[in-house]
Amino acid sequence: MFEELFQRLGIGEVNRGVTPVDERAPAAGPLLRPTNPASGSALPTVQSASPEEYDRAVDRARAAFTSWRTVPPPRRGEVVRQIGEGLRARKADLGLLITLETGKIRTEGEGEVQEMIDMCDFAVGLSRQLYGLTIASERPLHRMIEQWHPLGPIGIVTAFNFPAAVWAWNAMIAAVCGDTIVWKPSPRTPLTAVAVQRIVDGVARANDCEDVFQLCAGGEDIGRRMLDDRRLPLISATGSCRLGRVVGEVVGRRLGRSLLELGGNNAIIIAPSAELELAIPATVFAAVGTAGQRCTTARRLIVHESLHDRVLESLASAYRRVRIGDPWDDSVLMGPLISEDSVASMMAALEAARSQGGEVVWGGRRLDRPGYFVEPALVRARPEMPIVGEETFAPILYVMPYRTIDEAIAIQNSVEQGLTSAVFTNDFREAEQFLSAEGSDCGIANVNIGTSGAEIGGAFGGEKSTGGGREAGSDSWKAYMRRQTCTINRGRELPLAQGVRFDIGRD
Ligand code: UN1
Repeated sequence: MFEELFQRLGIGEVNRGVTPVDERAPAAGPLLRPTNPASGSALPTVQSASPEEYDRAVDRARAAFTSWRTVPPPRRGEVVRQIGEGLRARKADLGLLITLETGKIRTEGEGEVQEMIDMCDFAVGLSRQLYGLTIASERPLHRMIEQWHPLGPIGIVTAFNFPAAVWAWNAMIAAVCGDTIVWKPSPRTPLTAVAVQRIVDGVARANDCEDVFQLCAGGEDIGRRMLDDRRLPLISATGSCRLGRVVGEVVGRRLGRSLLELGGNNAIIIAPSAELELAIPATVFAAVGTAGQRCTTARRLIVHESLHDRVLESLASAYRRVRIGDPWDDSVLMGPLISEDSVASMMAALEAARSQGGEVVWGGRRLDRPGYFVEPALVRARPEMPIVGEETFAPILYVMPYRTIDEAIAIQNSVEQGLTSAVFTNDFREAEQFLSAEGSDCGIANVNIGTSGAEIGGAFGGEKSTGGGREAGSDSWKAYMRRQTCTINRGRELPLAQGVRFDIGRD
């Protein structure tokens, strides 16, 4: 059914997950077998990198770094611009491949490619804005400057749910910063990575910088090698808090840098003055979109007690209207979960919620059809229920009442994760309190907008167990560079800082 798509994207039955491919080298890594989550059937396979192939890829990235770092940043930006053009030309096909491999609906698959294109545009502009500072010196005829240099080859580990955009967040900025890139995609979505890399390889070849972008598909083995690899000064990883703890620990042990974008347990507060015409659809998109498999998915809804039952009813009626089915069908709003395991963990979470005193008021059943389809679930819950503190990567929304805005903010902040948060209110004071230092403790705090669907341009990431990393916008580029402070003396004296005297006299 999708043969033509594969053909257009250059995907065969078995694909090499290392590029640029050395055809003479025998494929040695284990086979990755992605499935179409809407049917459970097998997709074309990808040969993962063997340890030797991985080593060669990092060596190539290291060698390429020595020349890439000397290319003027706007020239590097030009390469990124051309990658953006390549993505534009392939937007529909690449979007459909993402839909096929992840199960996210088509508009979201294409949206993901658009996010990559936006990222390219952002990085092109950035390539002329890698500013440093000039700092006043206390010493006469001296000045200080701060400048930014490329860091080296960096490792990027991405998750299945944004199999391409999160790579672009990191790789496009790193590339204009002068770094080279080694990418390990999720073993569940290697085909998207192969297709993206094909586009990038074409551009890189035309610009004589082939080795700047390396793909190294694989499982835990390759991931582990990257974490331990001193040749990679920075590892940027997206995934669960559990994964992030391992990354932080292993990379920290070798005093490397890690940039972590981990789990979220995001909440929306609906205040008495909220416009429900905004709050209800925003909540449904945030809770049900991508079948609840975004790190920004709304998992908790904190509703003022005066509106609680009404909101729950409106949500139930909206949930009833959400069409679940094949994600490439344009009338469908929710596709499948990624795997059988995900269905099992959703069912286990609902069971835990019930046993902890929660009530599933709508949905939560598995659909009787091939693939990993479920109904989204609305659960009446209390903040103290342990399951409410956990991130289950599935469309479960825990709904809880509150009395005062202080209490709502306290509930919102009571979980271990700190990625995104939102309040729906028309009360200026409430909104400002939510955004103040005593307000939301998350990396992202929104007013009258849901928790998911951030645009690039702003720094993306979160606090606490979300890992503290910031990507994709603002000054997040600084994470991909090394800072150098320089003091320059144009005088004929050698005054020391802090008035220290150290006179060795003259001969
Ligand atoms: C993720 O789920 O890892 O804000 C990233 C959003 C998207 C990115 C999500 N732009 O929902």
